[in-house]
Amino acid sequence: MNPNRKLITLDEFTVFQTRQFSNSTGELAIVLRDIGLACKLINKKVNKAGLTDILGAVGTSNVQGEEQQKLDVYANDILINILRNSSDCAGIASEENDDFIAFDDEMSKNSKYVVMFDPLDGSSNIDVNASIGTIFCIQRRVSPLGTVAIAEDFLQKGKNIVAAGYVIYGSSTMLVYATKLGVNGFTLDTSIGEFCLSHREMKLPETGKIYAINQGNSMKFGEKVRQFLDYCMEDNKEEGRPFTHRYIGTMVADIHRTLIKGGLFMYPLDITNNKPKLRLLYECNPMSYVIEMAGGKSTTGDDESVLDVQPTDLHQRVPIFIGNENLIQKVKEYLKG
Ligand code: P6P
Repeated sequence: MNPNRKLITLDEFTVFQTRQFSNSTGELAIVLRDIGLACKLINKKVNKAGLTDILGAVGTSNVQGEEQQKLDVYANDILINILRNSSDCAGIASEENDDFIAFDDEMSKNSKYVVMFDPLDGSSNIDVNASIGTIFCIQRRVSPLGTVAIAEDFLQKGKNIVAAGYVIYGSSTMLVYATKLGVNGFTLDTSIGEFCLSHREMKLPETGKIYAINQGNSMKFGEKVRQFLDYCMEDNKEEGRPFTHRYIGTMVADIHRTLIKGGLFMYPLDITNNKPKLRLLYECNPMSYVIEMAGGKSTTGDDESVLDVQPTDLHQRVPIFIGNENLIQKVKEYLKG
């Protein structure tokens, strides 16, 4: 591939990039292509949500007990069907499904990857036309080829991730994905139906002044988090002007901004019920992988990186603090204080 060419599509880039892996077979590029195709189809519905009967709830709840929006169900079905028919996916786990789905056709059983996803992150923002997203995570299965995928294929630490990323359906539609070779962003050109390379080798800025948290829940996050928020709001002598608070309520959008502008996104433990909110396998791990491959850090609040947490359940939740390394260190000081 000539790196000086102006237009580089996602499919072309993934083939070129994955060829750099020593044991490359082209299968990862195919899984990424299939995820890109699914998200282009989801994008079509998202963009017309106000015009077709796709807004609103379907009257059912998912395994999280969350009311399912019609777009949630549509996005989930699209991703499952495209990956079921992929030549290189052995199975999926989704926020919307109680259990994982192991594809049992011969081609799928001989595929080496499994995919986990939140098909439509930020559903509560659908009806108000705010940014929403799709989050995906690709792991190499641990079970033998030729057999159906098993739970252990999904219950792997984030540090084993092969590729992970997200699509943000915002003012433009962008797909961002990370591998150990780096993080790259692709903007959807609907006139040709292609995700085109627009943000090469993405890195967090050295630091940032934007903190993102649902401030309305701060009474539930405990005294130490509140002390850190006070630090963010006071005039920080050593760091210049006070921080800015931004919170969209879609993890993909809040963390995409963090990747571009720097800063810190937090969803701490709710100490009133000892429950974290965000899911490990298909929200925190993939977003942490992207941010850490882009030079940032992600922690559960103690000394553990999110990517080192050993999953025990498909829908396990963890607290998360993610963003610039210096800000992660600062928040850790307060949490230990
Ligand atoms: P809250 C969206 O429902 C989501 O899972 C994440 O995308 C987002 O960061 C978080 O929940 C928002 O939660 O409690 O602030 O509305």
